[in-house]
Amino acid sequence: MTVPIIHADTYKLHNPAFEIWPGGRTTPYFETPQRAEIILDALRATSWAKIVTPEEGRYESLPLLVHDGDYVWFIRNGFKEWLSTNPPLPEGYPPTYYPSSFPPPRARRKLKGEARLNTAEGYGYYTFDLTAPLIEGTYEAALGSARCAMTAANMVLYGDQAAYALCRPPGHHAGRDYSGGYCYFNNTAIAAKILSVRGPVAVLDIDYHHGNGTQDVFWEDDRVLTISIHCDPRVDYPYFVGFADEIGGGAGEGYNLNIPLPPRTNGEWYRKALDLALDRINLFDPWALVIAVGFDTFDGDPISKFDLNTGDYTEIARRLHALNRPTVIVQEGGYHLEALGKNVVAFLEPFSS
Ligand code: Q9C
Ligand code: ZN
Repeated sequence: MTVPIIHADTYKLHNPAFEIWPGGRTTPYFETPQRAEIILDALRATSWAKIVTPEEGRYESLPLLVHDGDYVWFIRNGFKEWLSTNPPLPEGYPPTYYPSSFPPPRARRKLKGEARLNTAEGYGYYTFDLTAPLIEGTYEAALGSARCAMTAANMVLYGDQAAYALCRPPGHHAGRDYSGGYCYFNNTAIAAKILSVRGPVAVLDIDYHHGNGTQDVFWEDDRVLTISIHCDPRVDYPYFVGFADEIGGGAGEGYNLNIPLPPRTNGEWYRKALDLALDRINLFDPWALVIAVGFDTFDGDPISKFDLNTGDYTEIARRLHALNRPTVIVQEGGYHLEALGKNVVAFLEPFSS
């Protein structure tokens, strides 16, 4: 059997020059266009990957399925508006819109559009860290990425057993009205929202980092079960969210499950967490599954602290495949460029049978 791989070349348009680390140190941006190229090349070399482009059309209203309208407006127009104020620009790299001011926690309330925009700082309202700058092509790339997730969800809705959305930029840190963690539009949440027209859906996030944006989008929802297995937030990003006592609210109470694991978690321990997640999914009995997959759990990932190996990804995928539910797989993180291609292939391979 073939596995549909949904890929749009808009990923190339988003290529920030640098990121900012604690202490003010800057490094090259880890979430690079190269990641998508590497994944695509590795998949092209298999016999079972069927590479397809997303459905025709721009689908500019697509992000509104899970995001606030003013937020989507800002991701679309914020960069242009900022540039039009002729801000002083540093030399040596293309204009990059990072804010340096953020609303204090209890003062985050809606301002009228212009009041936020005619300043270099408006984006501080809509982003929660310094890893998701806006550049010229960010919106097009984020929209293209969301279209890949939409197309994968539609394919599964119309009968495919599995589909992989090669999303870039990633999405799982983006909430209803904020970007962060290299993420702008929450591709995973968009896929889950589309699939939920037919019945209950489970999202399982196996990126190294907590899927805080997806948790946020479905916090009060009992029709979309959200589960995330990730590094303990006391140790790693996103630091302030992802604890086990976050179980959902209102009607969604009991429909969010966080499984934080310590640094140096290996395949054996990871599988114990995975089996807990699988039990919860079976109890929920969703008609479809969305897997937010990150390969930053890999031993040697440059920004992470888990010890999974390539074979572990095949074993994890076997167990997910054995759930025997229609499945959308959405690409999130993974920054070890030399191993990224073979890890993606190792993970998707069980879905080809
Ligand atoms: N540069 C995903 O894997 N690191 N996002 C913060 C400051 C942010 C990871 C350190 C890591 C975000 C999709
Ligand atoms: Zn990650």
